[in-house]
Amino acid sequence: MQLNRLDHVGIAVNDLRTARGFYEGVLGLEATHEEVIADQGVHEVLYRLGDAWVQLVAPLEPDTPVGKFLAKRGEGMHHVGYSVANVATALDDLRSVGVEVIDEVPRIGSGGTTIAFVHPKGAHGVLIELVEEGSGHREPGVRRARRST
Ligand code: V0V
Ligand code: CO
Repeated sequence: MQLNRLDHVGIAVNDLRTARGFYEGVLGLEATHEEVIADQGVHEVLYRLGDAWVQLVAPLEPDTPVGKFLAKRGEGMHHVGYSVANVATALDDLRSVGVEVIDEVPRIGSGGTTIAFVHPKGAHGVLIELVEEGSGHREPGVRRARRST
């Protein structure tokens, strides 16, 4: 198992417009990508910061991972995304040592990236997202809102 770098920090917000007001208006970040990811029940905005991104996620419905998180805990840090060379291999590595994964097989995330989630229970209370290096449209300049199916 090897993590390459921190890919993104996911922040759960109630209202994307209000949160953008803070992240853009106050912190001065510039949105580099916006997408509705129906599969995950989120509307996201990404801000690039060096080698990594800040990801704001607002729920599309209350009965979604982020919607339930907000109801239970309120706004805040929702997950940490780490870059790995191969998500399927990383899932195998984790399972082989008994770590509970949420996704048995990789799925498609923001910008067409290949991702998988690891349960917070086995990760000291932090929801972990594995992001396959080089997957999807995360290079500077390619920032089209996409809808994944
Ligand atoms: C729930 N728990 C968390 C948590 N969400 N702990 C830390 N961080 C979180 N984000 C805790 C919760 O407090 C409970 O602890 C326990 O886990 C079970 O929670 P629950 O409310 O019953 O919720 P579940 O079990 O229905 O769902 C929890 C999981 C779910 C983590 C399994 O949220 C999930 O499948 N998440 C993965 C998908 C996701 O989060 N997508 C949105 C981001 P106690 O009370 O029992 O101690 S999408 C994204 O980032 C994309 C697409 C991308 O970057 O490309
Ligand atoms: Co994420």
